[in-house]
Amino acid sequence: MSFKIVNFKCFGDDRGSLVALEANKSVPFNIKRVYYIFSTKDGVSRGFHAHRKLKQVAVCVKGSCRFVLDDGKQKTHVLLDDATKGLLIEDLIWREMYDFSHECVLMVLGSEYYDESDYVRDYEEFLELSGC
Ligand code: T46
Repeated sequence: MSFKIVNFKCFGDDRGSLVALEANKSVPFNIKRVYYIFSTKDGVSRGFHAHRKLKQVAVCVKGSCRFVLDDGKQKTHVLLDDATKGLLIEDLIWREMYDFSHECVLMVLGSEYYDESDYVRDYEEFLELSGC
């Protein structure tokens, strides 16, 4: 399946911690967009779509949340609870996010500007596109 966990270098000292993300280095694409999800209400799930072209790295910079990643053949659950780890999602992967902790701030770096036509929001269409 086209996703992986990327470990970021963490500069820690007696003042605390710092992680720097750089395009085409720690993040393996040109970053055109950053967005973040926060103040998520109890019991809420988000996502429920795939992307045709967009590559993304998701980092839980505070708190925790879980992803379901589905390539049409298998589903994998991933916990994000560490600001030094990013979830890299490439290609056509159906994603759902759930189990957001109260303080969760989920930051996402994207390879493209926002484009609604890049979203596949219908699960049957997703299965067809992924050849399943
Ligand atoms: C994804 C997961 C992880 C914009 O106007 N610009 C943007 O860059 C984004 C991301 C969203 N929006 C608007 C579109 C909707 O009216 O914000 C609203 C909420 O977006 P959506 O319902 O798509 O949010 P999620 O949390 O379901 O999905 C988001 C991303 O959209 C998606 O690309 O992979 O987070």
